[in-house]
Formats: sequence, C-alpha cells, structure tokens
Amino acid sequence: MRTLALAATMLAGALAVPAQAQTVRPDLQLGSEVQTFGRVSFDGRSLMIDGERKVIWSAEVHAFRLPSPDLWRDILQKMKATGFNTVAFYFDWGFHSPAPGVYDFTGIRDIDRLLTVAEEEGLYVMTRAGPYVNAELTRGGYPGYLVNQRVRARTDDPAYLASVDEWLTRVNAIIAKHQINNGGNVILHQIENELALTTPAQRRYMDHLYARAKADGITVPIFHNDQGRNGYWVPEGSGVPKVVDGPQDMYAFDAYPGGTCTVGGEPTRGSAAPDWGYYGVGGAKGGASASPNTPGFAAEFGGGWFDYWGSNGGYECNAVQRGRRYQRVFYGTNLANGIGIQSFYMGYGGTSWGWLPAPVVFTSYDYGAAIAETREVRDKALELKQLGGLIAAVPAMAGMIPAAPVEKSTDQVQVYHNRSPETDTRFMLVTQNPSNNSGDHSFTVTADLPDGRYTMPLRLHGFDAKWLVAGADVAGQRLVWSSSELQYGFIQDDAALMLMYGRKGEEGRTLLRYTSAPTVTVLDGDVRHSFDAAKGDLQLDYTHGGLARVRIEGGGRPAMTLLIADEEEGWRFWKDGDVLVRGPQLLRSAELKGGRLALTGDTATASPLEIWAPRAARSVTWNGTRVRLAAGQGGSRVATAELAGPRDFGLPALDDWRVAAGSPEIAPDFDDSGWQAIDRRAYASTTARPDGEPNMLMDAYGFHEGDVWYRGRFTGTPDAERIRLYYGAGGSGMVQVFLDGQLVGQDDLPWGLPRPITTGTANFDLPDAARQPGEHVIAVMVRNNGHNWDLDADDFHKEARGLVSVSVEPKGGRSFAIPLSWKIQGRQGGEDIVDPVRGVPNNGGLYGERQGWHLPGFDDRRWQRQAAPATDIEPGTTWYRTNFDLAVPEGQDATIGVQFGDPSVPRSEGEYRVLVFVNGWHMGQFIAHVGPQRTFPIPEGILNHRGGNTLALAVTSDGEPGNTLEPVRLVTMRNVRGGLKVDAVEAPETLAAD
Ligand code: IPT
Repeated sequence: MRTLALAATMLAGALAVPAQAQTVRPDLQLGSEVQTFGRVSFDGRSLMIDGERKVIWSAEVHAFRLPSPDLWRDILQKMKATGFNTVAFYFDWGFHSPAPGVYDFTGIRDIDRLLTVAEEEGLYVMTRAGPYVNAELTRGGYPGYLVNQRVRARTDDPAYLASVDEWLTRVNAIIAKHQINNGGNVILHQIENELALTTPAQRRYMDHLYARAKADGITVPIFHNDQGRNGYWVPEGSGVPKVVDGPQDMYAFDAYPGGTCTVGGEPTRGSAAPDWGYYGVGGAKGGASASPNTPGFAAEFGGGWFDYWGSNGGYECNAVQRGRRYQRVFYGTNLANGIGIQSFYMGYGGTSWGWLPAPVVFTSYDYGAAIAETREVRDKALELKQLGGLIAAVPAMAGMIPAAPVEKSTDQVQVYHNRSPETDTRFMLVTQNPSNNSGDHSFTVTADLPDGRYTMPLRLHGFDAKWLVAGADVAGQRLVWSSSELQYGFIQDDAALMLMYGRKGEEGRTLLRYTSAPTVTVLDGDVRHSFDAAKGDLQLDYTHGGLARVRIEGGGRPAMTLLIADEEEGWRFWKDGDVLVRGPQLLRSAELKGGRLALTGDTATASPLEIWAPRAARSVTWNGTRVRLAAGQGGSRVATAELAGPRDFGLPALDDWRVAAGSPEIAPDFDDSGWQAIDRRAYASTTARPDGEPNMLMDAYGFHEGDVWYRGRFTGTPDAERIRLYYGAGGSGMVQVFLDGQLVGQDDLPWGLPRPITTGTANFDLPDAARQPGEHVIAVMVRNNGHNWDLDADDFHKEARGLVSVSVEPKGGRSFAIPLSWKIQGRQGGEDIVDPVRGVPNNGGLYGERQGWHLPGFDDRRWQRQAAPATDIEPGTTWYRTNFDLAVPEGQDATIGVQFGDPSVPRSEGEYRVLVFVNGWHMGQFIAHVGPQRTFPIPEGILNHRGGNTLALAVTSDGEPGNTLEPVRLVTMRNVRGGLKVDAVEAPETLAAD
C-alpha cells in the first residue's frame, strides 16, 4: 500500500487538469479519511477489505423466493461463475414470523445456512434485514400482525419499536456471526429501506435501528438505501448542504434509470446513463457521492423490473431492456462516476410463491434478471461475466478518480477517463453521446497514458459501451492500451493467460510493453504484429472473429498465451481460480487435488471442452467422469470427445383427476359454530369505514393471507332487495357472494398499472329468496391478493382486507340496513399456523386448505374421478387433484412447469382463477382472464424429479359457461446435464382436519 501522502499528491495532480469533454465537478473533493470497521474500511473513493481497495460487484437474491435450500447453492455458483464477487440478500420479516414472538429460522427459512453457502461459494454478502424492505412483498415484508398495530409504522413509536426489536435481535444475531470480522463473508449491513420521510421521529427511529444493530454485534459498516439519489440519511458530518444526516456509516441509494418496456413489449432507451458521481453537477445530487466521505454506492441498480397483473408478459422484454449493452453503458457509467459498490436488483428474482406477492406483482418474480426464474443463465449474465472478469483482473479499477480529459475525433462519442491514484492505471469508458444514442462511429481517441501519448483507433456501433483499460499491470504483463476489452488475465504456473474480446468483425489493436523484442507466435487466427524498439511496444492488429491465439515469449517478461475472441466466443469461457475452461454452458467449480482436476458444470447440448490448467493437473474429470484429453494449441488440452448433453425425457399427461366441490360454506346449514363472531374490536386500518360498523376486517381476526369467508344471518323481509359490499382484496383480488347456497354475484377488482386497485365496492340485487320469511344466510368469500407495501411510510400496508362493510337493504332511496350477525373464518389456526414448515405464505382459508386437500397425503379416493377438467363448473371453488410420476434422468437438472391453457396468448377468454399446490406447496396463482403468467416453474425439491408428485388445484369460478379450467399440462422449461444434487424439502404430508 502506498502512503496516504503519496495518494494525496496524486490526487492534487488529477485535479489540476482542466476539464474538457467530460466535465468534472469543480468542487469535487476526493480526499477523505479512512474509516475502519474491523477488516472492512473505506474512504471517499472505495471500500477496502483488509486494506485492499475493491470494486463491489453484486446482485440481489431472495432466498425466500426459492423455497428449496439446496438450490440456493445453484444460484450462488452461477453468480460467482458470471463474475460477481458479492451477493445482496433482503430478509422478509413476515416470512419468519406468523405471530408476535414466534420466529422460525429453519428449513426454507435457514438464514444461517444461506450465509454459510455464500461463504463456501466465495461471495461477499450485503445483508438487508429490514425491518421494512418493500421488495414487492405483501406488506413490504412486515408480518401480518403488524397490520393490527394501531401506531404508525416506521416511526419511533415504542410499540412499533418493540416489535421491530423482536425481529432484529434474532436476525442480527445470525448475521453478526457471519460477518467478515467474525470469520464470515458479510461486509455491509443495511438498516431500513427507502425511508424518504426525514422527520425527527424518523431520525429517532433510525438512531434506534443503528443502535440496535450495534448492540446486536454488527461491526461492519451500516447503510440505508435512499429511494433515488436524494441525499437522505447521509452519515453525519458530510459537510454537504441539503442532505439529511443519519446515524449510518455509509450512504447508499437505488435507481432504475434508462427506459422501460412498452405495453407491446418493446424496450425503450428513454434516457442516457446518469452521472451520479464524479462527472455529475449540482447540489446534493452531484459529486462523487451525495456523501463525499463515503464511496459511491448503489445498493440497488436496475437489473430488470417487475411485471404486473394483466401485462402482456414483460419479463423477456425487461431482460433485454436492462440486459446486454445496457449493462455496459449504465453500470460502466456508474463505475466511471466512482460508484464502486453496485448491486443489481435482481440477480435472480425467483418466485413469489403462495401469498408472498404484494398487489403489484403476480407469482413470477423473474424480473428479467441475469439468472431467470427457471435458473437459466441468460445472455445478459454472460456479458456481466466479461465485466466482472475485468474488475477481478485489474484490482486498480477500485478507487479510481477522473484523469485528464482525452482528445477525440468526434463529438458523437464520449470518453470517461479515470485513473488509479495508486498505480496510475487507466479506465476509459467509451459511450455514445448521449449514451443512449446509437449509430456507427469509427474515430480516434488521443490520450496521455502512463506509457506515453497514444492515438487509439476505436469503433462504437449502436447502443453500447467499451470498457477499456490502459497502463495496467496484468498477470506480469504490461497492457499499454487495447481497443479490445479484457475478460480474464491471470498467471497459471509461471506464464500469463489473457483473454481479450471485441465485437465480431471489428478491428482490434493491443499494445504490450517489453524491454526487448519478444518472440511472437500466432498459433491460430490472423494477427499481425510489429515491435517498436524505441518504446518497447509490441503492437498486435487483428479483426475480432472466432478465437485467435498468440504465444508471446521473451522480451523480459514471463511467457503469455493471449486469446483474442469475438464477444460471443468470450461467453464460452469460464474461469475458476487459475483454471480456464471453454465450451460448456456453465463451469461451477474447478478443484485441483492430488494431480486430479475435478471440474463441475452444466451442458445444454453436447459440448466440446478445452481447458487451460496448471501442469499439476495430470488428469481431469467432468462431473466426476474422467475426460480423455489431447494437446490443444498454446498449452491447452482438449477433450477427445464432446461432453454429453442432456437426454430428453417425457412428461406424463395429466389425465386422471379427482374432483370435489370446495365451497361448502355457502350451504345454509353449514356448521359455522367454530367460527369467530364479528365484533367491535379495535380498528387499525387506514381505510375509513362507515360510522357505527363492527370491525369486519380479516386481519383483526388473525387471518392475514389468502381467502377468508364470512357468513351473515338475517331474517327474510320484503326489504331485503339488494346487498352492498365494500371490500379490500389486493391486486386482482375478488369477492363472491352467495345467498342460501346460490351465487348472487362476483366482483373482480380491475387490474392494471400503475398502482393496482386494491379495494372495491359491489352492489347486487338479491333474489326473491331473500324476501321469504325465515332465516337466510349470506356467505361471502374475499380473496386477498396481498397487502400493500408501505413504500411511502404512510401505513398503506394497513389498508383494509376482507370486508369493510356490508349491508342488506331496500332499494329506492330508503336507507336503512337489515340487521345481520356475521362470523368469519380464515386460515386454519390463524396466526397459530398449523404447517410451520411451509409456513406463512402457503395457506389461506379455503375449506379445502383447512381440510388438507392441498397436501400429498390426503386420501381423495372418494372424490369423483375425471379424465380431464369438466367443461362446466359450479360457482365457488372446485378442487382438482392428480398424481404423477417424473423420471428426470440422473445427473440432469431440469425446470418443469405447470401450464394452463394456450401459452401463445397472455389471457384466456374464460374467467376463472386457480391456486396451484404442488406436493402441498402453494406455488402460484393463475388468473385466466388477467394473466399474463400461464406457466408456473416448480423448483426441484418441491417437485420430486424422480418419483411421485401430487398436484392440487383450487379452481374458483362464477360457474358461467366457459369459465372453467382449461387443459393443464407439465412442460419442460429447461434441461441440462449437470446441476446439483437436490433433496426433497421435507414437509408434512397430511394435516389433522379441524
Ligand atoms: C425499490 C425497493 O427498494 C425494492 O425493495 C424494490 O421494491 C425495488 O425498488 C423495485 O423492484 S422501490 C423504488 C424503485 C420505488
């Protein structure tokens, strides 16, 4: 490490340069004291671990959205392989806590295990423990019982803080154990999320959360995630006017700039990449950070976007919109601006199974992320692999500051030119001007680089960016500059291995420095070379296409194998440690033990295998099987036969169903003696209700998730002409109303953007029966599709769910209501859940759920048998069950989905809804007429890939012709050879009936 004094001198040098093309803020302050938190420290320029500057290259994963713990490792291995060095985890308080004081951190909730796996896979971790997280979760992650708390959430109210402390002491204890300062990998810790209210009460709340974390043993830096770059909760003493101080150690913000997907599914490039740092101007939003004493830190930066009920299916578009090129342009601009800590939201989105989703989203939380919901590694992840590879190969990328502006032959492009004060290594980010432009520009850039003044011919074609390094010491070589980008550079045995790449068909030039002329052998491809003895520069010229190989020896440096690929050829390379592999779809690990190199990974088709491995690797296995090798070019070894791809396998047809009616609550003589009576208990909702009404809300009776039933009795009278209901049901929720066993009507909440309608009113005329003498029963089912989030800290999560008010009354302006006595029933046990293994999100209060009809061990032999779903259906809910066997070949990893109807259209003509239970797990909700999701991937572990499975469907319809279950089938969404061993997630097979 250089001394601080030296760094300061270099900084002064950098600032003396007059600004030209890229304007650097004149008031930029780059120096700041190092603040140390055990092994983690930082100054205004970067984070450091053990004193070494690091770019933190991270993405978000939610383990609670993948309820099969063995697959956590699959995701984390894929992240590591695609170049990430860090993973960020939100934790969902409500997922762990069904009732006050009741917490579960086992099984699919085993955070300790998750953090251990991240450590084992070599990823640093950022923990984001709430208490509030948002995350498109019901209640933004708050537990159901918090909806009943009659004090404002996200303030310093003692009742709220008492609840918060219950959660935090428990989750912090687990996190604390896994901090890097205690031998683990957690390097940063977030308290609260996007708290935009900055009142004194909020400040006291923040102080409490900070003190709580400290008291619970958190020793790594603590941050908050600002909703945009507003300067909220900047560590005290920043000296920046207009920011809001907080107790936090670091400032971080989130942002999702740069266009959207249109309704038609086309990506837009609405805005250029923002300069939120060194090259930005103005106020708290300018500067290296809104917080100059802490490094630029984007705790979330768009890695996709969520999709909503009723869309046309936006995830593939989101993957493109925030995919290839976007990542280079936007993430590169961040890096150039000093945002050296970036976490992309999401890295893997997963599944909002059961009742996890907030009203804004449906089951799939694919997010268009780098790793798809099916666990497929998308192309965009392969681009991230290249960017992450560069960051790892050039440690001097961390803590760079603006360098002298360059000269360029066109204004059509812009060049961010940064340098490391420690090594003078350069990073040049070349983008269109503005960066969201396209166009094909060939131009030159002239710059004073560490090895001299050079004019570099470059090309930028379309919306794209180049991440170029110059004056870099990489693997014992000196990279003077290159118009190609560096993917990998490392030492193997005593020689260098370097992989560079460029756009197919584009010219490339690389200059390397030597003390004397080296011997250059072009092993493959067309590479011209010349040596400038005066400077010592070896110049290589080539056109990117396929793979060129050059061996360079002598010249006063260790030998090097230089591989020059086109961009997509680069995607085929993987690196683990000092092993380079080319060919398979994924390399998970490369482990050298006793002369044997064990490689593990996946193949999607039969694939060639070429490896560059240390000499000590005398033999090689791929997924445990010995690979025969022959010598390749330039020291590589090539498998003499291709690695096998996956075998196809069949899926059973679902043609043996058992069917039962599932809404017995509608019958007048249904026994509801065990139900709770509606009373006048305290009302905590933000939803206003008519004066004098009892409290009908489902949450008040301990029912927070899914469906809830009400039964009301009244005495028939000629005045019972109509029923009016006010209800809350979340996104695309609904209500069904029955009188004496007959459907009176169904009301669906309208769906769509931007904010889903989450409450509704419904008026129905009552049939003649209501006016006959004697007792009548109104039965109402409300489907609660999630509680709102509390994004704006206004207690929006306390909006009413279930019935708010209901009146049976005469028409024609006479306003009096006929007295009814109401009862309510919901999930079995209420907050005292009966299936703690599957837990909070799994069940609501359908009769069938209360009877365990969703569970694999339920005996359905007395149910009616049917080959296929019937074309007619009764109003209410009808259950379908079937069993099927799977036989995915051993050693293969597949993703199998349950699909409804015609996958070529986002919506059905028939109107009905299905809760999908696989082996007792509620893995999704299909709403036929809303869409867009028709295919529900089921993770292995929930699905038994080699044996028996049970599928149970709760189909809810108004019984009109055509509003009935369409064909249901299993589909293979992904199939590779490889994968990990995945054990079944153990869970109860049956429940005791209530
Ligand atoms: C922001 C939240 O912090 C995060 O939890 C999640 O909701 C995400 O973005 C969107 O998917 S919310 C903000 C962009 C309004």
